[in-house]
Amino acid sequence: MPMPIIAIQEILDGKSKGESVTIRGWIHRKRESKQTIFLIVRDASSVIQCTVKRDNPFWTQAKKVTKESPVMIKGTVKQDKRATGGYEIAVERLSIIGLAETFPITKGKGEETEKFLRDNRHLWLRSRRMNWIMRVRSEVLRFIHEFFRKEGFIEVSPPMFISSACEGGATLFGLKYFGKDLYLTQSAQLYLEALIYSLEKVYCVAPSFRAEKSRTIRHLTEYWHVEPEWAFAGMDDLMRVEEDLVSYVCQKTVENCRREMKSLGADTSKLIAVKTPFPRIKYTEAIERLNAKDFKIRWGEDLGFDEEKALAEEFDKPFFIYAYPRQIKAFYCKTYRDNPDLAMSTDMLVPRIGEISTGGVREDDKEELLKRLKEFGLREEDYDWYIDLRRYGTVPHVGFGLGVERLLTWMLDLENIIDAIPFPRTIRRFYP
Ligand code: AMO
Repeated sequence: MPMPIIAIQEILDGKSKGESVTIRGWIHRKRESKQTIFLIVRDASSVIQCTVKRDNPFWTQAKKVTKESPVMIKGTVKQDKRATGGYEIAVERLSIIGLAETFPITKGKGEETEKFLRDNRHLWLRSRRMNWIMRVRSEVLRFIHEFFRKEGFIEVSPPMFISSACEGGATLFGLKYFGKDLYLTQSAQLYLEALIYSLEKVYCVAPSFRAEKSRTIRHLTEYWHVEPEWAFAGMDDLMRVEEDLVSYVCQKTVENCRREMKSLGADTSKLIAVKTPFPRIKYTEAIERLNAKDFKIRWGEDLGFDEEKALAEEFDKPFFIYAYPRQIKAFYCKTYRDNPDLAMSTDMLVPRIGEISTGGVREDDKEELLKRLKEFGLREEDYDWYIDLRRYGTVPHVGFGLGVERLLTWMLDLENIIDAIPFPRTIRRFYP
């Protein structure tokens, strides 16, 4: 009977000391001396050193096998302090599943240029670093879903083709749809608003598209957007759910991804410290703080990346800025009834990255919404279905949008958002 295939990580966890095992994976690296060939084999879970001595009948196979060739190896597990991971396999059988051609990536990050690795992203995804990041990403998504389910939100699936803008025309991607002009969605928000009248509390995790010309460490043109929307709620409920979500995801990810985070050199203590409540400051206070730091920003102007980073330096954890001037927030934002110059809108900021989420109370009054549309120069007929939501059973409601990649970039201390997604799309990068 063939031996069951074992995951490399199980061996490194010390579960098979002295035992005979079979592993399956790819040649990650290969080193040779006169007497021994060291095959560093990689599977989805980890890497392990496999040794083949000169008198081994599989010596010729080991000589022939190339980097990235898929292999199956049977051997005995030995504890060896010198091997990375503390264990190695003394090879007793080596079968080459397929011989790989000369692999173009020979060194790795730090030794090959960033551009080269980005052009070869389809191959660079095999690196340990990308493997760790993608594992953490998967867990972060799991905990996001877990959180919303736990809180009674229903997952829904919004459309990607849309007929009118949610977040303004400047970052809309247009496309021809059977001869008609349509767009790729920037946010599911307006559709989620329609769904709350049926399900009350909804959320989605879906791609959003932004024709974003900014070339910063935090902008993608395609990113994954976590968007909840719920009825019968106000500003306070909104900020509470946002901070509960971020804190839950941070705690759970540290608990479940210790190995990956350590390998990536991420600061786990920073995430453990993410406890609620998060500090909350008003936009007006943010402007005062910036002016005290010699920023020449006037009340009413939007905060840019530099301003956000400067403010975030004052906090060592996520925090909220709220009560923004109405003119710098979207048409759907409700204004404070006792101060109509201010929108009930809030951004969550983190150190180094700045904004990771935006949310707010939605204008639920039909007449006010019509005024806002006019103010923003938007055509009423383009939003007729959205106005219907205020005609038939309108209720106070809130929602927010959180960028998965921005959250990950901050959590893992990544230098650039492009490493937070397997195939990044930016103004200049759409290959592979
Ligand atoms: P906003 O446009 O601020 O708000 O987007 C919400 C969140 O999405 C992420 N994000 C991005 N991530 C990567 N690359 C980009 N180019 C990019 N643009 C935005 C950020 C941001 O905070 N509907 C509203 C939110 C709401 O009020 O519910 C919206 O989309 O993390």
